[in-house]
Formats: sequence, structure tokens, C-alpha cells
Amino acid sequence: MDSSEQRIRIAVQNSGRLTDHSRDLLERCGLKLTQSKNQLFCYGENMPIDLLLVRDDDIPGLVSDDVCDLGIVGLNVVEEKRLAFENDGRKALFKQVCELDFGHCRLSLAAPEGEEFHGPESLVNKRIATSYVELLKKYLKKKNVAAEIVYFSGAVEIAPQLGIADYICDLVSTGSTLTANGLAEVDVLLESEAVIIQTKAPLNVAKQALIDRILQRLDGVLQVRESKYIMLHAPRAALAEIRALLPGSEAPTVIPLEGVPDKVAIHAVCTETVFWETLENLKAAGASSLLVLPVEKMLA
Ligand code: PRT
Ligand code: ZN
Repeated sequence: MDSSEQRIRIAVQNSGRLTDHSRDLLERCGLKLTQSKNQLFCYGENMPIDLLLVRDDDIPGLVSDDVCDLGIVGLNVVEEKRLAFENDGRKALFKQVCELDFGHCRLSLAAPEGEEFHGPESLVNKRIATSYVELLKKYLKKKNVAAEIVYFSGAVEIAPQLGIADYICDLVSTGSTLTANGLAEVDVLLESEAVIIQTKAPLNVAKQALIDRILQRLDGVLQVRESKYIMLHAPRAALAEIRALLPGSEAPTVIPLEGVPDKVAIHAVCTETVFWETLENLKAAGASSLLVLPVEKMLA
């Protein structure tokens, strides 16, 4: 078998909002990368995994066509392309396998501030500027509203000022771009974050095993992000109360303390953020010698 057949190819955004997070995530999974001179390819030095660096809009197509085995891309792009494929009478041959908890945003409708919005019926016969034609069409169809869609490939938010559209439908994260352009969000079409998609083309056993391994590592990396290892001493009598206060911890380890029969040491991995308030509550419940440590790697 050709050795290139055994290498996994992952499509990643070349230069944009998802690029650094995507590469950082893969590097945290243990992948060491060298970038080619033409900047379009990253070679995995220590694992048979390479990256193809492309525009985010091309990622679903590359995965569907089996040019890449996996892709890291926003759900907004995945859903838009899936609908576009279906409209063309083609089936999207990719499946979503993992949510990555970065690149959070939402696809929203926005109107000039002060414009009254009484639900989707306010859109009847209005012009809506967007780059997300398919997702907007689906929304309008679901709401049974006839409106005109004006395609914009970028800078959608200036369309109302130019008199080209009455509303816009665009991605929003903090909302400051909308505010700066005198627009206000009126409805949300889709909540999005970066996801991993995998080709539906059959993979040989070795390739699938490698993908499963990388997905398992990714899962560990994602879990570890918020996780902390917490150690404390507690009165035996307060054990139940203290266990209930440990955020996202299923089975803490309880260790007897030499020469102190009424106290125990508790060690736990907390998979949710440990706030100062949590520590203060634990202390109020009788805990002492509290230590919170970062977790570097986790394999369930
Ligand atoms: O060149 P290429 O085609 O690869 O990149 P691109 O310009 O199409 O995409 P890019 O890099 O801007 O975004 C990539 C992905 O990041 C998107 O598909 C989303 O999944 C995700 N993402 C997360 C965002 C935002 N947040 C975001 N805020 N994508 C775009 N924006 C834009 C939005 O379009 C608007 O212009 O930021 C502005 C609004 O931001 P706020 O914070 O002011 O609300
Ligand atoms: Zn794009």
C-alpha cells in the first residue's frame, strides 16, 4: 500500500479567525507540524497527519470530496454548504464528529436601530443583505415569509446605510460591529462554533483507528481546558456537603489523614471552572489547606 494512503489529511483555515485555535488544538494533541514554503501545507513530523491550509468556505467541499479526511470549520459554513449541496442535487458526504468550543458566534438578523420588529412578518417584502443565502432562505421558508435576499460577500453591515437593504443577516459575536453601524439584533437563525467534520467515504481500518485516536486526544484536550485538580482537608462529618460543592467532580478520592481520625484529604478533578466563590464556600463548609492545580493531560 502507498504510504501516503495511511496519512490523515485535515483541512484547516489558512488565515482567519479559526486558524490559530485550530493549530493550537492539534498541537495540544501532540502533533508537531512543519509548514511548507508555499504556506499551503503543514507536514506532521511525529504523526502521519498533515494539514491542508485553505479558505474556510472550501473545507466542507474538500471533506465531502474525500480530498481531506477531516476538516475544522464553523458550523455556520458547514450548514450553509450542506444546504447549497442539497440545492445542487448533490448529497453532502461529510458528517460532524466533534464540537470544539471555540469560534462561538451566531447568525442573526439585524435591523437599523429604532426600526420596529414584530417577528418574521416584519420581513415581508423587505430586502435582506447576507452572505448566508441558503440559511436565510431556509429560515424564511420555515417562517413562511416572502422577502428579497440581496447577496453580499462581505461587509454586509453597511448595506442598510447604502440603501441596498432594509435588514441584514450576518454573524455576530460581541455585537459591537452591529452597534457601530447603527444596527440592532432582532432574531437568531443559528448558534455556531468550530466543529470537526469527517468524510463519509469509507476509510481503511488503519486510517479510521488513527482518526479515533486523534478524536480521543481532542476530547481529552477539550475536557482539560476548564479542569482543575483540587486538593483539600475536610472534617469527615462535612464530607457529603463538601463533595456536593466540588464543581463537575464525579468521584473524588478520599484519603485518611495519619493521626487525625476526624479529618480526611479529598482529591478531585473538577471539570468546571473553580471560582474563588467555590473555594470560599468549601472553606465555610469546614475545608482547609485548599490547593487548586492545573490539569495538563487527561485520558478517560
Ligand atoms: O478567508 P476565509 O474565507 O477563510 O475567512 P472568512 O473571512 O470567511 O472567515 P473569518 O476568518 O472572518 O471567520 C471564520 C469563522 O469564524 C466564521 O465562519 C465563524 O464560524 C467564526 N466567527 C466567530 C466569526 C465571528 N466570530 C465574527 N464575529 N466570523 C466572523 N465574524 C465577523 C462578522 O461577520 C462581523 O463582520 O465579525 C463581525 C462581528 O463581530 P462582533 O464581535 O462585532 O459581533
Ligand atoms: Zn470564508
